[in-house]
Amino acid sequence: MRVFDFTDAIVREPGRSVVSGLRDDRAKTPSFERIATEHRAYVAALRDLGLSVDVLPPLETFPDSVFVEDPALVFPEGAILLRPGAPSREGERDSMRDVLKRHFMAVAELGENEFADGGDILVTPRTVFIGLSKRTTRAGAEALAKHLRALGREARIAETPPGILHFKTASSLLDEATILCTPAMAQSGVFDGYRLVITPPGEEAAANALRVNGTVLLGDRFARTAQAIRDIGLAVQTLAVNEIAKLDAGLSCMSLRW
Ligand code: CIR
Repeated sequence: MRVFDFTDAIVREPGRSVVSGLRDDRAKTPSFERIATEHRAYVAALRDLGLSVDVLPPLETFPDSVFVEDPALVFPEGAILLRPGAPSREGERDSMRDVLKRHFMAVAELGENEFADGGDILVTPRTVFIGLSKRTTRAGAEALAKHLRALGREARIAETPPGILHFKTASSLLDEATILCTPAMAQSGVFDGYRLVITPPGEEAAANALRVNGTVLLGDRFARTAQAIRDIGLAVQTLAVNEIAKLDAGLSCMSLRW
C-alpha cells in the first residue's frame, strides 16, 4: 500500500466549544454551525473515497479536539499516542487512548515533556518528517523518531519556517515523490530531492492539502493551486474549509488515516 492509500479513518465531531479554539488571529470568530457543516462534508468526502470512518462524539472540554490529527499518529502496523504541545490540548491524548487500542494492536506513547503535534508530521515513503515548532519540541521529536524506528520508519527532524503553526500548515504529500509546499518551505531546502509543486502567491494556505487514495482534497478557494496539481496528472476534489481556517486548520487536521 502507498502511504496515501487508506481504508480507515477516525474523526471527532466538533463541539460547540470549537468557537473558542486556539487561533493566531483572535479577531476571527468562527461559527459552530458553519464548522459543523464543513466537517460533515469532509466526513462525506472521506466516505466517498472508500474509507470506513469512525466518528467520535464531541468533547466540549477540549475546544480543539475536532483536530484529531494532533494527539496521535497512526500506521497500518501500529499507533503512537502523541502529546500536543499547547497546554489546552495536552489532555486530548487521554481521550484517544482507548480509541486507538480498539483499532490497533500496538499503541506506543510519548512520555512526560515529550511534546509533538501530528500537524508537524509529514509521512513520505522514504522518510517521516518531524517539524520542530512551537508545539513540537526537540525532546518530543527525538522520542517520536525512536518510536518510528521501532515501526520500521526512518524519521528526519526538520525546522518549521517561522510564523506558521505546523510543518504541514505549509506542506503536504501529493504522490510518492511530490510535495505541495509554500515558497518559504521550498527555499528552506528541506525537500531537496523531491519534486515540488509550489503554492502561487496568495494561495499559501492551500499547502495543507490531503492526498487520499487517488484524490487530492484541497480547499476550495485555491483555483491556481488546483490547476497546478491537475497539471501533474492528479485528481483534485475541493472542499470548503473557510471556517476551519479561522482556527488555523486545514484538510489534514480533521482525521487520522490508515
Ligand atoms: C490549534 O491551534 O491547535 C488548532 N486551532 C488548529 C490545529 C490544526 N491542526 C493541524 O493542522 N494538524
